[in-house]
Formats: sequence, structure tokens, C-alpha cells
Amino acid sequence: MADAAWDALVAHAAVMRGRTVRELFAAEPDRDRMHVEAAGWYLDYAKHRVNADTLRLLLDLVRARGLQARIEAMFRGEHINVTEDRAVLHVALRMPAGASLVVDGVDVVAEVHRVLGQMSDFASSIRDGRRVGYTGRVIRNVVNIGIGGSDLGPSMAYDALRAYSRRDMQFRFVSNVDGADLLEVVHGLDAAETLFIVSSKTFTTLETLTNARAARAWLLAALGGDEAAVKRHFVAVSTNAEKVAEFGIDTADMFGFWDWVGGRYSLWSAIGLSLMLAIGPDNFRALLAGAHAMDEHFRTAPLDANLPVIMGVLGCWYRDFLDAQTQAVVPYAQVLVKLPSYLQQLEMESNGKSVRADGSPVDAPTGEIVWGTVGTNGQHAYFQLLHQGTALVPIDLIGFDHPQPGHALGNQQDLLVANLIAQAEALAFGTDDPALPPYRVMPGNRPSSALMSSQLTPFALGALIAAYEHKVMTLGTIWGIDSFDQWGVELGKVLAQRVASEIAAPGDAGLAHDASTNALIRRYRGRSS
Ligand code: G6Q
Repeated sequence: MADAAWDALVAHAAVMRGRTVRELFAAEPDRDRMHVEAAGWYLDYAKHRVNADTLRLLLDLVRARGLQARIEAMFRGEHINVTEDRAVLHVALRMPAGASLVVDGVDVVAEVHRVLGQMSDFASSIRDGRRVGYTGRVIRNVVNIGIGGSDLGPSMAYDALRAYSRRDMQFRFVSNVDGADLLEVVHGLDAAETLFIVSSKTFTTLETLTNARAARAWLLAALGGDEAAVKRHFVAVSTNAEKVAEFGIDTADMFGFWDWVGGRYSLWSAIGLSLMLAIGPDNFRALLAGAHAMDEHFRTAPLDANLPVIMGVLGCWYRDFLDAQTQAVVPYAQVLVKLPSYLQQLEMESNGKSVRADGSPVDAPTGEIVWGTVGTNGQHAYFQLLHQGTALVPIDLIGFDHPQPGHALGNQQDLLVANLIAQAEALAFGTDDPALPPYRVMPGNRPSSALMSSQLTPFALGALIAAYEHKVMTLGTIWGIDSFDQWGVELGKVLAQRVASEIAAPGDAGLAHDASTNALIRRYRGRSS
């Protein structure tokens, strides 16, 4: 994009490409000042291939692209999701009771707290055994049925916060239309003690509705076939009351949300009901409070002390000026095992776009390919490429000072954190021994951030996820794209329908795809039984 701020970065990158992290530390020994704190998180970005000039130029760019005005527009409820003509208000989902945000004549914060109250009452009635199943048995198993944004958030957060959950209850998540997923999830569960939460914003998603119908059949087969059992064992999270009623779920047991909540931004809404059932309403509100603290920081902190903005501009630096294609996320916390997948959706669905919001094509690379697994496991696998491969991969290393309640075991936390710190150092500085043969040389100059917090509490998790959400918005603003639509994913929702009907249809007439697709359909139809 031809503008002064961008051109200045192009020129600066030509110089910085030739400079190593080792040289940058030699020139600026006080690089430990390159950190920022927000909502209980400490971000160390000193080991990046940037200096003070780089940061200044990147912040000039976000200023030139109008980030602050866009943040204010989001918080005012303007329709910044232009292709769907919708407001983007996941930040309203974590505003405290008593705050007010009026959009199109409706106080959305009041609405949010009404639903939060409904969720809390329901969760409490299940958790303390007041609301029982069809046969009068207490509910001990909760199964969330949803996919994409209606699955990844609650299942990631449940894993992350299991230390805070009801240990005498089971929480499971089914998403894939592969029958193996549902069958394994219900395996060993007693239907009389099982609650299904059908989570679907549209209540039309093929995978979720197919699984919900199969779960209903499983339940009815186990409980004698009385349709009345469905109302005792199924609740819905959706924006579509008509479809929910059609399914046989009492709309009094429907937990609503709004079109201004995007699927991948919906963990904070009623989509988090399964999580609330697991960790309880107070912990769920602490999660929201953590996210809100990060929201306030993002909205008010100066750009050079703004944690999500720093994360965003670093992403832009590598993607657009140093030719990196991917971003690794490595949490040093086993319970964050699903965080890389969650962030994969958040970042890639939001910023995997090649036209700007005004319809014009982008003229610089957008969208980071996000991947990773937990440390230390990754160190025994793909870290080889990170240390000695040819690809430039910026890495987020995420860690905690203390284990979660009940997870302390000897000095294992010290070892975990020692690994995080040692990897960051080795990636940045490599080996410095001229006697080593070439295959043992670690070149270093591999950038990473360390994101540290005291403990993985609900508050800390909320703040972390919100930081990534705002990183995504920062990047989307630089690139001028709509980070809140997902037309490529929408396409996937209709693509299979035609092939599924052709697979089911007898005879070969009417197959009008390309030769390869036709052959695959014929081959599958002709499979031996
Ligand atoms: C998220 C996406 C997508 C969506 C799922 C489920 O931003 O739009 O992952 O969440 O396709 O959609 P439903 O909740 O409507 O079933």
C-alpha cells in the first residue's frame, strides 16, 4: 500500500533484515525495558528483530490506519463488520453490570446481564441438583454439541480451567459430523444423568443439527421413547428461537445472544454455558472481568504501552516486512493444549482475507498461519525446525509463575518455566562456539515473545484471550480488512449439501462436476459394503 508510513517501514526493513538479535542487544543493552504489562500479563518483546525505530514506525502505521478511531467505533456499536452490516460487540459481553451501551435504541449491556442471570440461575439449579432429569436423577454429565465458534471456545476454556471445575461432573464436547465423535463422547454415559446443550448461533449448521438429532435418538432409546424426556435433557444456545422450538426444546430453556457476537468471539456469551456449568457462575464472571480489564487497557493505554497493539504490530512486521508466513503459539501449560487451535480460528478466520473492507484487493500479505502445541512437548518434536530450519517463525511462549490450585507437584513448575526461558534465549542468541561443526550450530536470531502471568486463573485466561482478539483487530485495521466476517467458512456450510444428495441418489445421471469429482463420487457410491 503506497503511503508514507508503509514506505518508511519498507526502507527500515531493508536495514533491519541484516541485523541480528545478538547485535541489537549489543547496541541496546537495556532492552529489558521492552516489555509491557496489562491485566496481570507481562509481555517481554525484547527478543524480537526490532529496535526503537521499528516500534516507532510500526506505531506510526497503526496511527495512520486509524486504529484508535476504529476502536472507538467498535465500542460505540458502529457497524464495523461492513460486509454483514453488523456491530461488533464482544466487548459488551464482558462489561460490568450497571455499564450502559445503547445500540439502535437498545441497552445491550442490560440485555447481556439479563442472559447472564438466566445462565447463572440455570447453572446453579443443575449444579446443586434442583433441576433433575426426566427420571428424577441428578444431572452429572454435560455434553456441548456445537462446532467452530460454538465449540472451540468452551472446550478450550474448560480444559484450561478444569482445576476450577466440578470434579464430580463430566463435561464433554462433540463437534465433528463423524459419528465416531458423538459415539465416543456418549460412551459410558447414563442418559438419565446427561444434559445436552445444543450450541448453534444459527441453529441450521449441518454438523450440529445432525449430532443433536442423533443425541436425541440416543437419549430416547435409553429412556423409553417419551418425547417429554427431550425437554428435560436438552437446552439450546442460539439466536434462532423458531428452529429451537422446531427441534423440541422448550424456548424457556433457550439462552439467547445477538447477531453482533461473531462465532469465534462468542465464548463470553451464552455459548459459554457449558463452561459456566463446569466452573460455576462466579468463576465465569471472573473470566469476563479479565477480558474486560484487557478491553479497557486496549481502549485507553497509549499505543507504545498497549499490549495487544504491540502484539499486532509485531505480527505485521514479520508478515509484511520480513516475509514470515506463520506464527507459532507454545503455551507452557498442559491445560492450554487447545489454545493453539482456538487461536488458529480466531486469527485465521478473522484475518485470512485478500480483499479490503471496501472490496479492493489487498496489496500486501495478510493473515498469519497460526500453529503450535504445548511446551515442553513441542521441544521434543518440531523445535528442531525452529532452531535450525530455514523458515522464520515468530513464537509466542506463554507461561505462569504458579501452577493452578491442585496442580503443584514437586519442582515441576520451575522446570516448565526454566524450559520456556531457556528456549527463548537459545532461539534468540543461538550458539557462540566457533569450534562447533556446522550441523551443531544454532544460528539464533529467531524471534519470540514471552507472555507471563502469575497463575492461570479464570481472570488471566479472559485477559489473554481478549489480548489476542485485540491483536487480531489491530492487524485487521492495518490491513484494512473486515476481521469479523467469514465468507469462506460460510461457503463450506453449503458445499457438501449437493454432493451429499448426489451420493444418496440412485443412478449416475446428473453428475455434472469435473471428471475428478465425478469419479470420486462414483467410487464412493460403489464402495463395497
Ligand atoms: C465463527 C464461524 C464458525 C461458526 C460455526 C458454527 O466465527 O462463523 O466457526 O461459529 O460455523 O456456527 P453456528 O453457531 O451457527 O452453528
